[in-house]
Formats: sequence, C-alpha cells, structure tokens
Amino acid sequence: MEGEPFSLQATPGELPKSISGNIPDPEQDRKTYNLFILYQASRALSAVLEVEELLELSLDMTTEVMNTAWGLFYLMSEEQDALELRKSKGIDAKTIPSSLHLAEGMVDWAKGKMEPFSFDELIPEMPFSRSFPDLRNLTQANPYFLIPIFHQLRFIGLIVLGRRLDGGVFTENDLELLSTLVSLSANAIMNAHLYELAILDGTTKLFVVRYFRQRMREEIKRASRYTQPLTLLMLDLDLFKLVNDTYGHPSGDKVLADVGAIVRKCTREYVDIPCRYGGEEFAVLLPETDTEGGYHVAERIRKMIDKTRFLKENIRITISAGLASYPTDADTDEELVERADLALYEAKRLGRNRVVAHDQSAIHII
Ligand code: GH3
Ligand code: MG
Ligand code: MG
Repeated sequence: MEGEPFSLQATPGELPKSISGNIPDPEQDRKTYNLFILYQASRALSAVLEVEELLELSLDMTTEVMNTAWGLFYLMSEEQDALELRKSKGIDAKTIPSSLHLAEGMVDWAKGKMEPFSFDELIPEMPFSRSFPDLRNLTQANPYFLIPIFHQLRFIGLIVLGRRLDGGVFTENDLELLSTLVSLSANAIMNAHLYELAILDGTTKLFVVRYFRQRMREEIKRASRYTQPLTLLMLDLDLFKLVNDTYGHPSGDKVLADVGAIVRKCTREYVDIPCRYGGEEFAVLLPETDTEGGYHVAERIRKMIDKTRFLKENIRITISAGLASYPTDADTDEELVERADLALYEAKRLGRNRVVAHDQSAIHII
C-alpha cells in the first residue's frame, strides 16, 4: 500500500514513502530484497542535488526501511567540534539536544567502531560516554540504534533511530543493509556539500562568479531560443570602504553576509541567479524578466538594505544598482555586463542609493 511506513516484514507490494516499485519479499529472497532497496535508494539519492533535501531523504529512507518510530540526523559542524541536529522525524525536535559536543577521543573511538550499534552497548563503553557526554541527554528519548556516518574514513555524522514499530529487533541483515544505505547517503550528501562549497561564496552564500558566468551564457541561449527577455542587475555597496575603515574588516564581512541574505530573500530561489561578483559587488541574473520587472527587483533589494540596520552599532548602509536587459540593451553576455555596469556607474554618479536602467539608446533614469 503506497504511503504506508515500510517494514522489513512487509508483504510484497507494500511500499515505503521514499522508495517505489514492487518490493520483493524479504523473507523469501533476502539478497534480491537488499539489492532492490539499495538500487531504489541510490536512484532516489541521485535525483537530489541539495544537501538539505538529501538529509531529509536519507533519514526518511533509513527510518522507513528499518521501520523505526523515529529518527534523528546529526551532521558534523563546520568547526568540527560538535554534531548538529539537522533533521528529525517522528519525534518533537524540541525534546532532544540540538547539538552533541565532541570531546577528545570521540572521533577515534567512532573510527574504531564504524558499524551501527545499539544504545545499550554504549553504557559499558566508558571512553565513549566520557568523550561524548551530551549523548546522555538523548537517553530520555529512548534511542535504540546509533549509526556513525563516515565519508572516506572521516567521521561526518550520526543517525539515531528509535525502537522498531513492530517491536522486533534488528537482524544481522538489517545492520548490513543499514550500513550500506547510510554509506550511499553519506556519499550523496558529501558530493552535494562539495558542490555547494565549489559554487557558493563562503561569506554571502551567493554563487561565485565562475558559476554565474556559465549560467549567464546558458540563460542567454535559452532566452534567445524561446524569445524571452532576461535582465542583469549589477549592485555595489555605497561608500563601503568607510565601513571597513570605521568598524574593521571582519565587521565589513558581517555586513556582506547580511546583504547576501537580503539579496537571496529578494530573488526567486532556483530561478534567479544571485552572485557575489567582487568584494562588495553583487550581480543578479533574472531569467524571463524585462527591464521593468528587473527594476522592481532591484528596488526591492535597495529598499530592504536601506531600511535594515547592520552590526551591533545599527549602522545604515545603502546600495546602488544598474540594470540592462537582453535583447533590448545587449546581444551577448559581455555586452550585458558592460551595459549594466555603465548604468551602475551612472547610479553612483547621480548620488548613490538608487537604481538606474540602461536602455538601447541612452542611459536614463526610470
Ligand atoms: P562607492 O562604491 O560608493 O563608490 O564607494 P566604495 O567605498 O564602496 O568604493 P568601492 O566600491 O571601490 O570600494 C570597495 C571597498 O569595499 C574596498 C574595500 O574596503 C571593501 N571591500 C571589498 N571587498 C571586501 C571584502 O571582501 N570584505 C570587506 N570587509 N570589505 C571589502
Ligand atoms: Mg562600493
Ligand atoms: Mg565596489
């Protein structure tokens, strides 16, 4: 029955939510069943590119295939000093620790372990309890199994599972399947993570220029094929040097991160392409958008930055923007950048904190 939680004792035809197809009977042919689950899992994982979505899918699959009441997905923090709760399923996230701090020795301990293990096994493992004291806070939730996650021998996370819904215990086969399922997930998650690292700027979380340029070439081709307009915004923070000089470079970086968040908020996810074009310069490509539409987006960004107060000193920052559209202002990506840049220059010249559009004949202010 589609949509029902999947159990290892499922009768043929029962389907887990995240895995579809006719499931072989695990009682009759365990090998075929395992292969089926892993095949479907790898297909499902390869269809997803985003880390957040992959975490959710992995936890869904693990809890469904193992038929557990609930599950938690902890992932290693950027600082590598704690496991952070990234996804929970079937349990109120407020009742469980949002992070598990790693003390010395924990990673080595986990490396020696590498296999799923039951929570009960932990109690006598004193080195583990000592080096991972936060784990005791999980006891209330009554966890059943823990699965350390490794990627190329690096400890990257932990899945915690509750009791099985049918009251059964995990068999050797379950644990083998679980290990392989989790390592498939770990590969997909790390690949997506590395991809995100490669295409996103660390400070602003906007796309890097190299990725932006490639997308711009593709989007111009697409716009030409479907005779659709496309608009490019170039934005530059006003008198930003002053912010650095007054509050220091790290504070300047904090402002850039907040501006990045505003730019993301003001643009369409998965459609528009916002990028950190240079130090404190941004570019946003707006597919299927003409000059008027682009002007509104630029104004939205400009206004939101204008009314936001930054840093603990509550400082005001403004931004100037120039825009140019394909095909009215330019035929190629280089021309588009050049025209939008000219308009931006004009916005600066006219006194900053404004949006200027380039038009085929001349620069003018809307
Ligand atoms: P305006 O654009 O309004 O003409 O003045 P401006 O002071 O912003 O001038 P410009 O755009 O030329 O300034 C660039 C300044 O931005 C120089 C530098 O202090 C700052 N900046 C550039 N990149 C970074 C960065 O990555 N981090 C920080 N904190 N500051 C940066
Ligand atoms: Mg500037
Ligand atoms: Mg600049």
